[in-house]
Parts: sequence; structure tokens; C-alpha cells
Amino acid sequence: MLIIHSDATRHRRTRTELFAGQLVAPFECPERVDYIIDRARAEQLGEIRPPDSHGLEPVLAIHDKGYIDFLEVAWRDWQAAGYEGEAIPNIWPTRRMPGGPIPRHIEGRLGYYALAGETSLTAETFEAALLSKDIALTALDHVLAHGEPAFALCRPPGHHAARDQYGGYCFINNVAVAAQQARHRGCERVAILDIDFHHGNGTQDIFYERSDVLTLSLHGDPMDEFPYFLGFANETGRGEGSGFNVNYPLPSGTDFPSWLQALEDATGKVRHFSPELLIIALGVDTFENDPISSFTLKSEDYLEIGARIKRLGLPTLFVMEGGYAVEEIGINAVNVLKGFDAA
Ligand code: Q9C
Ligand code: ZN
Repeated sequence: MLIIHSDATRHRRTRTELFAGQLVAPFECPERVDYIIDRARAEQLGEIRPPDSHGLEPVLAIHDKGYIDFLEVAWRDWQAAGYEGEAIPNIWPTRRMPGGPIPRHIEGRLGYYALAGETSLTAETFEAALLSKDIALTALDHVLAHGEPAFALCRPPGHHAARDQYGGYCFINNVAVAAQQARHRGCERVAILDIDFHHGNGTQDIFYERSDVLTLSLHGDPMDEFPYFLGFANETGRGEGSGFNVNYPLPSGTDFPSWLQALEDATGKVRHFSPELLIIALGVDTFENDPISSFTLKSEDYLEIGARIKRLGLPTLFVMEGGYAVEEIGINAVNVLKGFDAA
């Protein structure tokens, strides 16, 4: 399988993540990509190519212009305010003060555009986010041109990013940008199947009122897991999009047989939709030893996941999302792709 990868993803190396009331070394670190690419090479998974630049137009087909402009200048404005740490929001529009205009001060604008507080914004953030979507779009080009699968080794991840919000380590929603680009290039129906441990809230919200992009997500029950405020089973789409969003909230401790049951239901719905393109939001934070998640999948299970996805017989784009058991992330992510190729 073709792999799109750039060494420059390592330029995003934040120092801090707000976690459990402390600033800790971020879970979403550059070594994640190192382990995956090393394993892909060792397993001779396929050719590794760098991304091509795709510009801002495909991004602005999904994201709000004011939001993208904010990402570009946020670090400069944070520094200009005299702040010395990495940029972290600390106040938000909430139920009892939903707010009016977008604030002028960077502290207010951070809260306006952030959906969570763990994700530090730094000097390299905007470029890193652009590089990540270029990786996804280059892999998409290959799938569309040849009908063959491709793996976009994206970092930072994307599925928590909404039209005008960042958080959960995500800034640009790579799978959403790729899906919209595929629509633009003539695919009538696109399915996005999100198997990251966390609900793909950004992706769901972006396509919630559309019937041309089917979104499905298997994830930890938001009653107990991030992002807490979206991802429930009764969220099935709105208007034109009614019936075109499917959530599978699963309890803490979910094991592989139970997880596979949900996957089988989801693949049945994908088949019924008969998309021209399948995009997999590939997180491997469902792994038993993931430090921030609570499912119990084992490394060998990822081979079976790949094989089940292959059975759909669709042109397939894999896009990297989460996975924080860093030393095992290479084995787990590459197992999905190996299982797909072997089936
Ligand atoms: N108690 C992705 O996997 N914090 N993002 C969780 C756990 C945020 C995960 C804290 C996790 C974001 C792409
Ligand atoms: Zn995740």
C-alpha cells in the first residue's frame, strides 16, 4: 500500500498538554510517526512518498475563513500579549454566557475557537496543520487516480476539528477535507468510518445535514469519555442528512468481540450506502495499553480489522488519527494496513 509521509511532521513538538490538572509532556508527539514509518519500512508495506502542496482552497471548502486566519496569527498574537507559555485557552462561551462578537483579545479568541483545553498552540502549529492535510490530499489523489488504497500518515490528527473549532490535538479535519475534495472531483457518495477510540465530533458536525457523506463512528461512550458533549446514539443527522450519521458509543472495557459486532453493523451500513470512496479515520487508541483510553484491543486484532474493511471491496483511503501507546503504535497501525492488503 502506498504511504504518504513527511519528516517535517516532526516540526510540531509541543512542550505542554493540560492533563489531570498539570502541564505534562504531550501524548500527541512526533515519535508516533517515527514508530509507524519504521514499522512500515520493516514490513515492506509499500512505497513511501512525500506529500504535494494542495493550497488552501480544499481547506476553505470545509473550514471557516476566520478560523483559518486565526490559526495563522494566533501564536504571533499570543506572544504580542506578553505570554510566555504555549497558547492554551482558559475561558469559553458557555450556556450562561454564549457571547456576542468574536473577542479582540487573543485570550478571548482562543476560547472562541477552541473546543477543549488540552491542545497547545505554538509557532509551528499552522504549518503543521497544513502539512497534515496535504498528506491526506496527496493520498486521496492516488486513490482517485488508480482506485488503489493509500495510507495518509497524518499528524496532527483531524477528526475532532470542526468547521471553526480546534481541540483534541486536531486543527484541520483531514478526513473531512479529503471527503469534500473527493466530492469536488466527482465522487457522488463518500463514507467516513471512524475507528479511533474517541468520537469524531468534528467530522459528524461538518456533515450532519448532508446525505452525500455518510459518517459513522465507533468510540468510548461520551458519558465517560472525551469529547463528552457529542457522540450519542440518538445523533442520526438532521434535515437532508437524517439517517446519514451513525454513532456506536461503547462502554469502558469494550473487548474485541464486542467492538467487532459494532464494526460489522457499521460495515453493513456502508455497504447499503454504496459509496464510491471509503475513508477510514484510523486511530489505534483502542489498544489495551493506550494511556488515555479504555478499550482492550490487542495488536493481532488490528490485522482482523484491516481484513474486515477490505471485504467491503471499496476504494479506500486510510487517514491516521490517534494512538498514544507510542512504542506499539507502529505495530498496531501497520497491522490494520497489512490485514487489509493480505485479505
Ligand atoms: N482523560 C485523538 O485521539 N484528552 N484525540 C483526553 C483523557 C483529549 C484525543 C483526556 C484526547 C484527544 C485524535
Ligand atoms: Zn482518539
